[in-house]
Amino acid sequence: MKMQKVRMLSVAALFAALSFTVNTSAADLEALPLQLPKPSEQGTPSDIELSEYVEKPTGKPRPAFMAPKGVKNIALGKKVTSSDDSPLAGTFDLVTDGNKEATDEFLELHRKPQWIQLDLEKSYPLAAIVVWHSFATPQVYRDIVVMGSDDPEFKEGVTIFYNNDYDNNLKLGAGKDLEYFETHEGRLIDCKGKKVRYIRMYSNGSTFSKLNRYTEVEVWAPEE
Ligand SMILES: [Ca+2]
Ligand SMILES: [Ca+2]
Repeated sequence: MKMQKVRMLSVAALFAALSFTVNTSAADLEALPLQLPKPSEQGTPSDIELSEYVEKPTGKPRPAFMAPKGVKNIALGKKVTSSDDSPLAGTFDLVTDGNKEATDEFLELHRKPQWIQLDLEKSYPLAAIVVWHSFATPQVYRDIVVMGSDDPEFKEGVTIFYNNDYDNNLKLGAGKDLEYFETHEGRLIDCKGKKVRYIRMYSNGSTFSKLNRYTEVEVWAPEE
């Protein structure tokens, strides 16, 4: 009886070892090596009413995001275009110039829904997108929709990575993701390895301003 139990245990151990070998991805992951800008000194305001659609700030750092080993920010220096041909302030290159402090210059687009689009020059299996709109002043942006495609017109093969337009203002379909406070951590969006060349991101002003500001966008993927 005792022998049988020991054998059963060792079989269980063998299965555990096998399943670990099959699931090799766990061993090939590491914490995304994000370099965060300094926090804004203004923190989170108490005078913005939190609806059920706004994520409650935890006051704690975001848990590490596990990504394939060796991923890089492939958006750095890549071309940015927009629905707004004549930004109110800044230039499109500011979105991918690597500068993301609260005090750094940002791209500022006109009011109403606007989008920016990144061309990664070829398809990459994306681990994550991180976006910093404007976090110098505490605010919640409206209608954040982030999508990817190999079609620059976004008519075919579109994957929605994030959508917090819960009341469908953009008419792209109502989203289930939460609105959130902009902070120095930016918003990290899990892309689950989906391979795309173009990324389009919408916004529709914030609780602070009707304008649409983009400080930086990072796109993390293996370089291949
Ligand atoms: Ca920048
Ligand atoms: Ca909305």
